[in-house]
Amino acid sequence: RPRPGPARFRGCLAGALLGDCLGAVFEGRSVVKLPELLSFLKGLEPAPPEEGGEAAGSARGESLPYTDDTAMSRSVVQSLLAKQEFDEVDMAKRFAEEYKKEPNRGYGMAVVNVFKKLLSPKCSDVFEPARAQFNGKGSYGNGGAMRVASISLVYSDIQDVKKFAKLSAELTHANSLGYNGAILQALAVHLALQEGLSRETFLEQLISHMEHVEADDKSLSDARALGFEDLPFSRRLKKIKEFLELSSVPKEDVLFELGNGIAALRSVPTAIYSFLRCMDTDPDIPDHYNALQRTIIYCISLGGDTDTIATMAGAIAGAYYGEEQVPPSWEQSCEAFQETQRMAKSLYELYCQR
Ligand code: 8NA
Ligand code: MG
Ligand code: MG
Ligand code: MG
Repeated sequence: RPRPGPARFRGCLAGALLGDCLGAVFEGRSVVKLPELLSFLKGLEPAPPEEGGEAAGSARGESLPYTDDTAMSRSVVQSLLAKQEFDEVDMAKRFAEEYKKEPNRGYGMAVVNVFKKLLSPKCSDVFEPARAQFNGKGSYGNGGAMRVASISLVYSDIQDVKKFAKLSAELTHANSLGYNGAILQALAVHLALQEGLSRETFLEQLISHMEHVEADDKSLSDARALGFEDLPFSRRLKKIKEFLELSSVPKEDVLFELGNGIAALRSVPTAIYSFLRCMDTDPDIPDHYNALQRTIIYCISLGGDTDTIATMAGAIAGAYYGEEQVPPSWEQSCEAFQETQRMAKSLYELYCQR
């Protein structure tokens, strides 16, 4: 199997950054009107020369701050680069110290308790604070999935991808409905890195992996305890397959079946659906946008947890299409985009060494 090139690595981290920074502008809105979104995006592009004169043609600079999604993704990358492999103690320390340095990045309500416990010198097991969340049930939020992409940029073996996606998520998300979402997102990035995988094969492979992942005792008992059917992620992937066979799927159906919320189960499948759906053009999205742009636009148009759904779909689409589809004007609007490019380069070097 040919190894993916550096353009996929750049695309993945840039797509994730774009999704977070652009999505954050609309986060939490129950309805996002497409004309307003498109008009906002137009504002990121250099103004046409005849109207603007000199200043308008220049890039407008990093104006869109990243949120917790990127802050935590950066800690994952920095830990992997520093240790050259997954190291739970180092990664936990970076999450907690990053939170202490910049607590106002928009973290989930409950996860900050994990960081506070991790910062205490009394903490000897870095997985313990996460296990104590929600009266011992653990978090099922999408925070493990939103930051996981770079695991798949370091580990090429699919068993390693699953193992380290799970462990990285378990530092904050001990409920299987949280960490299984991270495994699914990491698998999606892993498959997106493969050369020329069709939409059908991509989805079939995700389903067969997740049916295995979700069949263990803890996954079954966590799903039952929350009142879900067995294999809830696999079920939603099958719903995505049904959706993709239809000529059009209304937004209301996507929101009802897949969701736009902060639970991993109500957001990771949505990100995967958005990526797969946006391989085709969309009658509502102008044709001059490429597939990666369309993916991010579509995610944001769903409303709700826009930054997190767009960052996950952006990472997958960026890994699939590569940096060629990352529009410079969008990228340059995002905080720390140059550092993101350097991180992608370093991850690629690590991947080649391993
Ligand atoms: P988290 O672990 O605090 O989970 C997020 C939320 O999910 C919690 O605050 C709870 O409301 C709910 N939750 C999770 N597990 C359980 C459970 N077992 N029982 C009951 N409720 C539960 O943090 P996270 O890192 O998973 O959160 C990530 C999200 O928070 C991302 O969207 C990120 O951008 C951020 N965020 C979200 C919003 C939003 O409301 N859309 C706003 C700002 C920031
Ligand atoms: Mg966020
Ligand atoms: Mg969010
Ligand atoms: Mg900068």
